[in-house]
Order: sequence, then C-alpha cells, then structure tokens
Amino acid sequence: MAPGAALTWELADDGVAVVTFDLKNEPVNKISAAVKQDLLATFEALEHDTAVRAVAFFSGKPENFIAGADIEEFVRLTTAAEAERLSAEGQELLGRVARSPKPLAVGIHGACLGGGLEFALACGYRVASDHPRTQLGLPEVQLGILPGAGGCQRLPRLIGARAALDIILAGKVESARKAFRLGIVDELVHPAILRDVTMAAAQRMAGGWRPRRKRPGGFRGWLLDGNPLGRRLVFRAARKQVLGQTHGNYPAPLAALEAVEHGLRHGMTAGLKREAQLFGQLAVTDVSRKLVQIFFATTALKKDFGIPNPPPPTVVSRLGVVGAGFMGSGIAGTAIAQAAVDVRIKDADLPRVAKGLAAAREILDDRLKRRRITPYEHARLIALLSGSDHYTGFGRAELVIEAVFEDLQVKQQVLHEVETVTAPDAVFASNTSTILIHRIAEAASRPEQVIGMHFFSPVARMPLLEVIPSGRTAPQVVSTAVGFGRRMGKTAIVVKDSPGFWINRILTPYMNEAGHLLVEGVAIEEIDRLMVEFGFPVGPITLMDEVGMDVGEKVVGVMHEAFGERFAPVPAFAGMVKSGRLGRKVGKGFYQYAGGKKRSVDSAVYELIGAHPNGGPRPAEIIQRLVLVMLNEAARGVGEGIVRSPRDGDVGAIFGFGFPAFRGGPLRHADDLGAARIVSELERLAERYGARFAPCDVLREQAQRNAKFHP
Ligand code: 3H9
Repeated sequence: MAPGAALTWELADDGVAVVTFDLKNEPVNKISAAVKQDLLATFEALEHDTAVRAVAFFSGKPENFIAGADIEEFVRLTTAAEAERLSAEGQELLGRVARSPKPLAVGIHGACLGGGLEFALACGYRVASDHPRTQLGLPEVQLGILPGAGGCQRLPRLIGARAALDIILAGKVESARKAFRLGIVDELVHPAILRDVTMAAAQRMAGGWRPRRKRPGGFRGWLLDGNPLGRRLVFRAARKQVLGQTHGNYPAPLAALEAVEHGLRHGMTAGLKREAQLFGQLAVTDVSRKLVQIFFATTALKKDFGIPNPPPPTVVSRLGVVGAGFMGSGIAGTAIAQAAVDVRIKDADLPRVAKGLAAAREILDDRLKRRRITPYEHARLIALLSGSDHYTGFGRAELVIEAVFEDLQVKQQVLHEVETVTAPDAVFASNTSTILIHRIAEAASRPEQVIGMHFFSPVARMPLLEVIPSGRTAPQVVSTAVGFGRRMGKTAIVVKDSPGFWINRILTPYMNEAGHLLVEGVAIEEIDRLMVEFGFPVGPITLMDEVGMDVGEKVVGVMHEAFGERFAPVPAFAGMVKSGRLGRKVGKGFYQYAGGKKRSVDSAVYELIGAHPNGGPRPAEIIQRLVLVMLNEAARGVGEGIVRSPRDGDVGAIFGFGFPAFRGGPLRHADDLGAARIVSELERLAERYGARFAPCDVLREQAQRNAKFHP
C-alpha cells in the first residue's frame, strides 16, 4: 500500500479481501479527491488480483464509518461546471464499485452519511451494527445540495420512491434499526459480531450467492410507486409538500426530487446525468454556502465551552429538577431521553409532581412510539425518573436545574433550599428567561456554583440552550452546564448576563413591531404570511400565541425597564392578557385553537386591541420594519458582548427561534444587506415611525468603515 494511504487491504485465507478505510489524523472518514484516487487504485488492484474472490469493507475508525464527501473540498468550487464534474466523478467511481466483478459486503458501524451511504448503496450487501452511533442517511439537502454520487438513483431503486423521497427531501438521518426496517441495510447485528457477519456474507458472495430482496413496500408499495401512474401521484404530493415547507427558499429538495423522478422515468444513466447537473447548480448557490457555514459553525460549537481554557466539566450522573411544570418536566424528560441520567423532580405538592412525572414520561413514550428506542430501553429509562414533594435524593445530584415561577424571591428561596441539601460542589442552574443570574446569585452562599441554563419550549424539540454565567460563576460550572446541555442534545451558546440574554433581546423588538403594525391596520394573517415567506417557520403573531401573551408581557416589561423607550410595549397587547387570551396554551390568543390545532384568526381580537385591518403599509415596508428592527438590536447586542461572536449570534437565532437558515442568521443577513444600506433605511424608518428605529453605533461604524460582522 502507498504510504499514508487511507485504504489498506489484506487477503484472508478464503479469498476474501478485507479493506479498511482509515483517514489518518482525521476524526472522521470523508471522501476527498485524494481518497477517491486511493479508492480507485484499491479497487483496480482488487479486480486484478486473481486470489481475491470477494471484498469485505470496514472503517478503521472506532465510532465512524464514512461521514460523506469532504465538505471543505466542495465549498472551494467556484463554478457549476466544476461541481458537476465532481459529482460525475463520484458517480463514476461508485458505478465501478457497483459493477465490480468482486462482490462487496460492507460492515457499517458509526455514521454512514451522504457519500458514505452512497458508497454503501453501491456495494452488494450491507451489514450494520445496532449501536446507537450507527446512523445512516443522506443529509445533503441540509447543506443545500443533493446526493450527487448516485444516491438519488440507487436509494429509490432499493427501497421505493416514497421511502427514498422521505429521506432525501428532508435530509434525514436514520438509526440503523430504522434503516434495516426500510431495507437500506440487509442485516442488523450486535457490534461484537459485525466483522464476522460481514465476512461471512462476503464469503457467500464469493461462492456465487446473491441477496434476494423483496419488492419495497409490498403490494401497496407497487400500487403507489412501483408503476408510473402511482409514482406520478407520489411525486406530485412530495412536490406540494416541499413547496409548502420551503416557500421556494430552499432549491435543493426540489432539485433532488427532479433527479429522482428523472432517473425513474428515463433510466439510471439519464438520471445520473441529471443528478450531476443539478448537483453542480446547487453547490455554487448562495443558499448552499450559507448552510455549509452553519454546519461548520455548529460543529465548532460542539467543542467550544464558551470560556478560555475551560476546565473539564463535572460528569453529571444525577440531575435534580425543581419545578414540575411544563419547562421542568420537559427538562427532566429530555435529560433522561438524551443523557440517560437519573432525574429527581421536586415540587411543592404531590399532585403537581405527579403531573410533571407524567409529562416527562410522555417524552420517553413518544420516543418509543416513533421507535427511536426499544421497549427494553424505554423501561430502563423510565426507571431513572422519580419525584417527590421534598428534596430527598438531591444530596447526590451534581447538577440541579430550577424551573419554578419567574419571581426573584421565589427563585432565591429555592436556591437557598437547594444549597442546604446538595453537596458543596453541586451546580445550581436557573432556567429563568427574565431574571438576571447575578441577582439570583445574590442570595447564594456559593455564588460561584450558580449559573443560568435557559432552555426553550418545548424543551424536547427546541435545539438551543443559552448558558449564562454571572460575573462570579466558576469556570468549571460553565463547562459543566455547556457539557450537560450538549449531552441533552442541545447546541449551547454562552451569553452575557444581561436582560433578555440573546434570544429575547433580539426577539422582543421584532414582536413589538408586529404589534405596531397590527395597530396600524395590517391583518394578523398578513403579518404572519409575510414573515413565513421571508423564511421564518411561523410568523411573529403565531409565535406570540406559542410563547404565551403573559410570558411575552413579562419579557417586554423587563426589557422596557432595562433599555427604555425603544422597548416600550404596545399598549394594545395589555388587553390580550387581561381578557385571558394568552395563546395556544389556553386555546385562544390571536388565533383560535381546537383539538391542539391552530384554526382561523379570532376576529374579535381586533376590537380588543383597537385595530381595524385596512391594509396598512406596503408588504415590502412591513418586512423591512420587522427585519431591520431585529438586525439593529442584534448588532447592538454584539457591540455589548451579549454573544461572544457573530457566529454564536447567528447560530443562536437560527436554532432559538428559526431565523431563516438560508440567510445565514441575522448578522450574516446584515452583512449581505450591507451596513450602509441598513443605516440609511433605519434612518428613514426612524424619521417616519420613531426613535425605536434609530441605527445603533455598531452599524454606523460599520457603515463608515465598510466593515462586516463576518469579514
Ligand atoms: C456529500 O456527501 C455529497 C455527496 O452526496 C456527493 C458528492 C459528489 N466533510 O461533527 P464532529 C469534520 S456531502 C468535511 O465534531 P461528531 C468536522 O467538521 C456530506 N469535514 O464529530 C469536524 O472537524 P474539526 C454529507 C467533516 O462525532 C470533525 O470532522 N455528510 C465532514 O460529533 C468531527 O466532526 C454530512 O453532511 C465532512 N463530510 O459527528 C455529514 N464530516 O475537528 C456531516 C465531519 O476540524 N458530518 N467533518 O472541527 C456530521 O454530521 C458529523 O460530523 C458526524 C460526526 C455525525 C459525521
């Protein structure tokens, strides 16, 4: 083998060549140009070696199979033609693997993603370990591209168009168990016997045996996607769904759909050609560049503890949660589901504890229902959950998170109680959204152990965690909070202890502006529709209903007090709270809710807030006001050091409330618009609508120096 080569092979006694892929000095195996050369040379040698009768292929990495094509390589491409060539070369290589006279069996343990799965699909037989780390999928559309090495062709042929589109169009990654159920994997085994089972399959194939696979989906599968008529319906439905979800902002899913459809209609060769063309077009789009930047930003955050020279985090094996409400139970259930830690919930009385335990359990039941965990794992995890109306069991907790009523005195009282029952080095984290951490810590006997961990609702689904050290928090406490948040599956950003932290700081002016627009006569649905088209998952009025008007009122109040007039609440909103229209949780807000679903706007609301929908400003002006007021506050926040970097600010906004990912986050979007343009627009808006639009110093300086947040 060539020195430094990523692939090595040796011949076992029975004519099976064992190939190992291990990219040296890299944490994961990825397919770069050099690896492609290596693969080609290796397969040529195997083909020519008459002693080789079959091949068994493994990764040399203990926890990773192949993470796909090398992303860094394709972001360097500058033209669609270059990108198309890259895709065609990948297809050619995998075509060769698929046509190889020496049959291949792969043993998959760890992540098998993108080009990695496309490689596995080109092989004759796939064995996967049933380890939780073994995940298979085609996440390409999450990067704004499509599976460009034959994935859009081979996956639908293997598992049927419907199941393949489900994975490709959403960029899904599935557990090995699900992949086995879908027919992507031929055998699912314990990691301890992965090698032996793969070798045995290769031996059988060396003897002429070939796997016989059933038609995907049985008769129903044939009816729907085994014939042209059924397929047409499948594609029509998929296209409609994609457009409904992306509003035309993300070109990759539609292009992937086209690549799959073209291949099934015109055959493999034509399909591959179209796939490569579309890959080429997508790879150089601005959307793809933005999504790749987010991938690298979140990857960097996985290793970043938010402080210089972070001490190793304390390993949390027992978590105490005080407050069995919606947030507390969400934190408890998610901590068990993701980190498998022992959790004890405490609340003032047993009925509340019982309710919290039931809600936490629902998170685990949901995982079971979605078959993310087995009944055995479910039973094991449920056993980790307990609760009480006193603090028994808290003495052994390394971390306690409080999620009690948003009141300084109440929180300080809980802190005092927790300190008396926990070990001196236990961490106390507050899930407050409105109270400053240093204020809570004023009541602490061990203030260095106090920190903020601000989760978002619903905890099980929202991917962001704000970690807020006060000026006195010990570095190890920061590492512990970030580390544990990460184990809970969250992307954690460390933010400054300042009113609203990062997310509420930039959301509040946006929500308030929606209120101003309402009062000026813009219809509720119109405001929401425009922002959904801009790329938000829901509009600001729907978001208010989700958050709850009472919570919103509290947040605005705090911000108004801290920052003055530009945060002044819209008076009309007070009526909503007074009349009990708190939002989804009570079944009525701006919209009506029935059976857990959002229904139409409740027109009675207009009277309540004294507004009369009459059109209001032009759509472009509405969008501009909502977006620029947020960008202005975000820029101001960066200037104040609320986030440690524009990277954290962008990732936070995308994961915290769904700022459109294809725009790269509020600060990248500001860079795209340009500070000079934003400043002049803000000045115009300030003249027309008031000082809340006055451009902040950070933007003014940037405009002067022609500077950017992300140089
Ligand atoms: C593709 O395949 C296109 C094809 O269809 C067609 C082409 C023609 N490339 O996340 P981690 C780096 S597109 C380059 O901390 P984990 C990562 O940046 C690809 N680098 O580890 C980090 O670098 P550093 C489709 C990559 O264990 C280091 O590896 N595939 C790639 O938490 C460790 O990463 C994907 O989208 C890559 N493909 O998670 C999968 N993958 O140490 C992307 C990783 O310098 N990758 N790196 O900061 C992942 O989802 C996760 O990294 C993975 C491991 C689950 C694999």
